[in-house]
Amino acid sequence: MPEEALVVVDMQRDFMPGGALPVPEGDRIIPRINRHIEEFRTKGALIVATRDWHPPNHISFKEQGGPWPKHCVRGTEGAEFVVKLPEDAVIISKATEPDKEAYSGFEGTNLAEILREKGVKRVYICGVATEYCVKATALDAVKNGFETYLLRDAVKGINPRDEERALKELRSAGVNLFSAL
Ligand code: VGL
Ligand code: ZN
Repeated sequence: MPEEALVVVDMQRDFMPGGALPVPEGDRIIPRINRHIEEFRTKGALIVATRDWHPPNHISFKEQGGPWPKHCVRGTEGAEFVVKLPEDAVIISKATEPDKEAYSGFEGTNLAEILREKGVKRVYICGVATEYCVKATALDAVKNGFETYLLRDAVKGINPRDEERALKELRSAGVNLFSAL
């Protein structure tokens, strides 16, 4: 049973430069994440990838009065993964209901149950965006009782100041910042 899981958060085309809701330099962490996926896989860890998987009329879109441009509409090119995932990766789709926002991979999904069922104790998190979906996922991982690590070299934020603030918040919530470098 894998004691560890790598959780790759929202590494999707729309969050990369040129996409609908780009994270600046978000593409720079793609090779690092691909490397982490290989390393964790070699150790026998569970690989999880979350994805923003919105219906076309999602509440978070500006057209619906929300804060964001239309992004990661389920089944579109913009919602595709940009990292190399193994066949047996667990894919978690979130924010799939029109009237519910979900930044965290644990929100409205069965991620916690899957991790428990597989015997996972430690969760390593990477991906985008640090101050939104990565932060919310890491906080929920702690709340669900997992030993939680953030792969510092493999996350990217939308705004550097918000990202710094998010990292502080995560540290005080008990998330371990893990620098592989
Ligand atoms: C995200 C804004 C809207 C994220 C998702 O993945 O961080 N941010 N939807
Ligand atoms: Zn979204």
